[in-house]
Amino acid sequence: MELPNKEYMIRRRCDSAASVPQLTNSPTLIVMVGLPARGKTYISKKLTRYLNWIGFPTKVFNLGQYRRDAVQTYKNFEFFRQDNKEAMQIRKACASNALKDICIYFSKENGQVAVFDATNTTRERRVSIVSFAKEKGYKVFFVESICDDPDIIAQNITEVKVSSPDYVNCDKEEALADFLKRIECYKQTYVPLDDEKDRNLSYIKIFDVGSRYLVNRVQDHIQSRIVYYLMNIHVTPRSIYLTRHGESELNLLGRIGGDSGLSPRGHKYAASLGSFLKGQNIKDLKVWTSHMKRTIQTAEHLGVPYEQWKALNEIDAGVCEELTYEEIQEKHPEEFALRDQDKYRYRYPKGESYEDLVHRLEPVIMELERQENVLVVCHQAVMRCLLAYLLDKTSDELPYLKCPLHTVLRLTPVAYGCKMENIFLNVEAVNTHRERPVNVDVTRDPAEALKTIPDHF
Ligand SMILES: *[C@@H]1O[C@H](CO)[C@@H](O)[C@H](O)[C@H]1NC(C)=O
Ligand SMILES: *[C@@H]1O[C@H](CO)[C@@H](O)[C@H](O)[C@H]1NC(C)=O
Ligand SMILES: CC(=O)N[C@H]1CO[C@H](CO)[C@@H](O)[C@@H]1O
Repeated sequence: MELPNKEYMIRRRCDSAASVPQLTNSPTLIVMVGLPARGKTYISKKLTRYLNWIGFPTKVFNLGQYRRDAVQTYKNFEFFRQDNKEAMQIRKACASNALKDICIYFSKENGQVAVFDATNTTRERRVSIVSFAKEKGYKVFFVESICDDPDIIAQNITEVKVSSPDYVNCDKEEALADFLKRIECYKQTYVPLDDEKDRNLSYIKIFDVGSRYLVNRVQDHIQSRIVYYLMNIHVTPRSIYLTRHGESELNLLGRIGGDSGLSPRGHKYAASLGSFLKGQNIKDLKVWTSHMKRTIQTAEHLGVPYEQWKALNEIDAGVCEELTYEEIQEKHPEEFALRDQDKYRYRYPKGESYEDLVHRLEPVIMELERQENVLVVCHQAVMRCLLAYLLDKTSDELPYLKCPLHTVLRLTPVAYGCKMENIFLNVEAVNTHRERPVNVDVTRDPAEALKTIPDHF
């Protein structure tokens, strides 16, 4: 897992003009290119969510937001006319403020990747960004989205632009018309990345929502990850269903891990899950399980083909496998406290951490991106990791996400994120959620350590 490594972070001053050498781990500036309504913000946010999840601290710098902060009220497209000198000054100042903030993000806030989400589309502008980056020792990677299908553009505008802060209290038709004029303003100066003239730059060009790609001069590991990711995502509407296995024999006893089968209530849940899915009439639903008995037994009740992934196996609790929390406190009190101190990074002796799990689940996420409707029958820790990716949760929040038994989560992509519905299938189950106790000190007494453990037999 690539975390910001302080050792290589040589001091960079945001105001100095001296050139900084580019290192293997130099920060990366991703620059979006393309006309408005080509999915730049969508790609920026989605890519940022992915990079953060795999452990590269990443942040979006949206120029539109800087502009809205500078000019509180937007009147109309006239602002974006190339001959509007005053507005051009403002836009230039915004771009330079954004670059300053990016610099601060890299030098003071441990940022590793910044996504510059701007519409700036001229070659001069790109040259000036490249020279800014060169001066600071950043790597630059351009992501250009090209699309000339008027239907897709109109749909995009309706979906995300007419609800933008620029168009509050504005009629939808009017907003659409204004936005189309705004695009025309940009078209006058837009010069796409050029095979010949820009052949020294690193970039990916995405044509027509990913029907074709052109990749040029990938410089390093992170850029190849970005390219790989962008080539796997799609925008076809679909839903992802996440559930844990039915309640297991070990769940009933309050024991973590292991590989037990389902309890009678667990079987009942699996049957209910089968009827629920039938009722939903989901097109081409793919079902995935782990290699563990409890997820396979759950899928067996569904009466549909399913695929087993070892990568979906529950977190390996090492020496704590099959113990109750009381036994962990008794046998490994220090480990128990250390885990509470940093649940995301804590690794069970001879086992795994949540961080390891995220690493192991990356291929699952990539395949989830490629697929359409999928049901993942998994485990508590695994589901937390998948959910954190889908809902853009931080690594601090991740290990405490609520993933109760006998509940289906339906996640549907909307505009820039995911909508989540919680569907409890009305079969009772034990609670397995343990909140972080207040006292996480290794010297705490057992009663304090056990304060938040869920009930069990
Ligand atoms: C808008 O259109 C582009 C294609 O140019 C696409 O990649 C993008 O995802 C679309 N959707 C949104 C919400 O921007
Ligand atoms: C690309 O870089 C090479 C080597 O630095 C240089 O000679 C060439 O002029 C550059 N080409 C363009 C189109 O900038
Ligand atoms: C908003 C913004 O950054 N606009 C810039 C686009 O490129 C032209 C030409 O370099 C600049 O003059 C604008 O300021």
